[in-house]
Amino acid sequence: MEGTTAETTSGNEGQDFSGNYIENFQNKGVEEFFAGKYVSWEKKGHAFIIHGQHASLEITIIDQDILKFRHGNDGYFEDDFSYAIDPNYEPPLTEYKFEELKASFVIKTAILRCYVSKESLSVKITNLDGTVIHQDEKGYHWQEHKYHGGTINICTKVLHKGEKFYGLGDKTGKLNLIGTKRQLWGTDCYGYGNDTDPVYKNIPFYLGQHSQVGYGIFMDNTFRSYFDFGKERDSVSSFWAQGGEMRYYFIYGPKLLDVTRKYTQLTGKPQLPPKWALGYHQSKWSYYPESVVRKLAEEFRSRKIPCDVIHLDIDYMDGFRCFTWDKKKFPKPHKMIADLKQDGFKTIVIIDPGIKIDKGYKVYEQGRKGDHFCKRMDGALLKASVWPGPCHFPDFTKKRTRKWWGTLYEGLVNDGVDGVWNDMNEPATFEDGTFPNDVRFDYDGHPCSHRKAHNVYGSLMAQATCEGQQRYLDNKRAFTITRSAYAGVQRYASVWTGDNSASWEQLKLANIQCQRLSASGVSFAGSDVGGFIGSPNGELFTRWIQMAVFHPFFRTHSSGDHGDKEPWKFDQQYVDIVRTFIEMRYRILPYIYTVFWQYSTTGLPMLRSLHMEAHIDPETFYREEEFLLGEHLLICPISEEKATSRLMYLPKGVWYNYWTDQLEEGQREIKVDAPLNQIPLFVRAGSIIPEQPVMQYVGEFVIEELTLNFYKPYIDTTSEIYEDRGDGMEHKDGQYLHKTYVSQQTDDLKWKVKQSCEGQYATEYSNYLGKFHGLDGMPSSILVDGQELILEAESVGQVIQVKLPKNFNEILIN
Ligand code: MIG
Repeated sequence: MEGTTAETTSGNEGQDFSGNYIENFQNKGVEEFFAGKYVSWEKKGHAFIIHGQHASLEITIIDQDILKFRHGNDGYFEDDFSYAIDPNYEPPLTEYKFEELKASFVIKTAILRCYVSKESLSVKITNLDGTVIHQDEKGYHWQEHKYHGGTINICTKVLHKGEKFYGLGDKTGKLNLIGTKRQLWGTDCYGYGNDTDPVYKNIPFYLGQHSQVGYGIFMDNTFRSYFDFGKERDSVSSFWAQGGEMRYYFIYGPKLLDVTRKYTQLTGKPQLPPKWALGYHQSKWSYYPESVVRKLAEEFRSRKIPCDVIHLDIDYMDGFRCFTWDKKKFPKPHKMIADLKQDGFKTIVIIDPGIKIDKGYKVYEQGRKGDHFCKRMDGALLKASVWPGPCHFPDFTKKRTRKWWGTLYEGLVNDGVDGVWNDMNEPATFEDGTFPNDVRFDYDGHPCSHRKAHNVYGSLMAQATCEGQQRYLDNKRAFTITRSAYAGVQRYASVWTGDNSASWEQLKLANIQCQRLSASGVSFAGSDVGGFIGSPNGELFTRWIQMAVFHPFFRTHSSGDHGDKEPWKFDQQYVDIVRTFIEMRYRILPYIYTVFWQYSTTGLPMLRSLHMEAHIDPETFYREEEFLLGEHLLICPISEEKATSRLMYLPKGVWYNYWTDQLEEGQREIKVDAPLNQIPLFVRAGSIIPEQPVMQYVGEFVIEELTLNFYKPYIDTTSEIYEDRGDGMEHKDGQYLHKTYVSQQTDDLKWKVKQSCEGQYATEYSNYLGKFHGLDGMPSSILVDGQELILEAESVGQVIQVKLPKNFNEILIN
């Protein structure tokens, strides 16, 4: 075979098969092999296969703006099996053309042109304007590693001037990944910092933007993988994995927001969670015994700090045996959970993958009998230690084993447990960090080693957990949290960012990680509020709570070794502010629930970094703190000690300061007041933000009136509200309400709001309280479907309030 030898530089030639990894590939003196010249082509379904002398390239047209690439060395393609792609994803029927040009082939869709050179099979993708979006540099090539025992397949791409890179899951460091190399190999990284890499999750999807166009690359490969964004060579971005064929998807935006949306459709949208899961969660390692848990619940209620969920960490178990209770600490779990439920608390318990090797322990015995545990290459059972001591570990890549794992939840669900928290599923072990590489997996009928299964282990555990709960929950909705994950995890679980620490730097990092996860299809994410390790002072805790109110998963958690982190453990001035902000979470819950519904139906991310919102405004490219929750709320956390104001950037548009109703023109940086009891928060002009009364937990009482905050528009602005029972499955049979509002300024400068409604759910409230923001005093008329309501309106501060019928079609304000 013909090969090209790259320049030799000193370097790492690679190491053994047993797990040590090969870090650097580009220009490291390793021989590189290329596809060679074009030989022939064929069509298969919606794919074109172009055969080169030494490798073949298969390009599948998934959609007008999504192309899938596979490279098969020596014309050999592996079984095209994926855990990431949503089995329910149906590629839309698209029109395309395949043409032969002089020096290349071109695939044309309504949006893209993809050229494949006959000389080298290298690829170039443009849009219809001819803007090159994505182009091979050296192009696809591979290396054979004699020590490693395998082939490493690599893509190198031209890095455009000023190109920016985002996404890639829960990575640390700056939001823009430019100039860094990242590794995906899920790792239990206790106390991680800004430079730690890899971390817990493995989401091989990134977004790139240059020349005002955005695109995404999803390398669907579960081996240890690498992404280099101009670190080794500043004119090149590249990605490769330690095994598996090169398979990746190219997704065109041009808006980054749409790249994430399309990626999420491909890898799956989540189900709606139970509404309470969007409330406030309190956790600690660990709350026990029962009396402590009961006391905790009482404290929340007597101090009137809203809370929906209490988490039980590993100490609730009997000697860390999964699916058991320590009956000394929790003599009557069923009764305790039922009593908590009476008081509005849901209980979540942790479950780890390690099953204690212990004769007579039911789960161990079943696992042995059912052949569910992972084995070493030569047939012995894998043994490794975690909390319970020496353990075996289920092979979650085996369908039968996932099913068995699901059945184990029957007991917990019958005990009343409402949700499950999966930890240690990188998988983590005490001896070597993770499993040895020779461990075998079923991989749903594609037997493989740990090298291939590692990065997907956590996701499959979460899937088994979620499906198991659902089986026993009847008509209720399952809720799962996982620490490790592969692409597509959002179909089954929410995530948290693991063992962070109590510092201002980490508050910032938590915000970046949550935005990044959102961009990577995983919106249902949160951090351990206040930091898992260490003790935040009252100010840091307060600022973290203020930020986390706007993150989709909202949980305080703490290692327990470093002081207490219940809201009332801080000085009274902080307790009062923290309470107000947790209350705020509950007030805006109808908005957050709607944003979740939008995510779950369209794939649009819940958190949107500023550069996603305003992707062509260069001012937003390096901003990493400001973010939007949904389309209409803009937040900028306070991440500096003793700050009482901060600078932030308002993207294009007109914005209302939430606290003062002051109007601000966007596309400029402003200084915002931020005394300890305020977080910079802006509302998009024209939006309609629903608010419910403060409650101590979701469903505490019947809501009689829903507040609608109308912010005066400058351009036509659409808002939505989605409602259903908040749990159960009836929404799938039409028991929901989806309201759409269009707010506009009419030609004669009146303000008109139209409401339309779809669905059959009967809301509990009987009317709205309309609050009109941005009016200059009392208007002369408020006509609701022709009826004049001005006499009933009152002004409260600068806001004009009036009761509105819930079924109005049109409001006209003059
Ligand atoms: O080895 O279950 O990230 O949230 O409290 C530590 C105990 C295991 C790590 C998790 C953390 C949890 C802790 N776990």
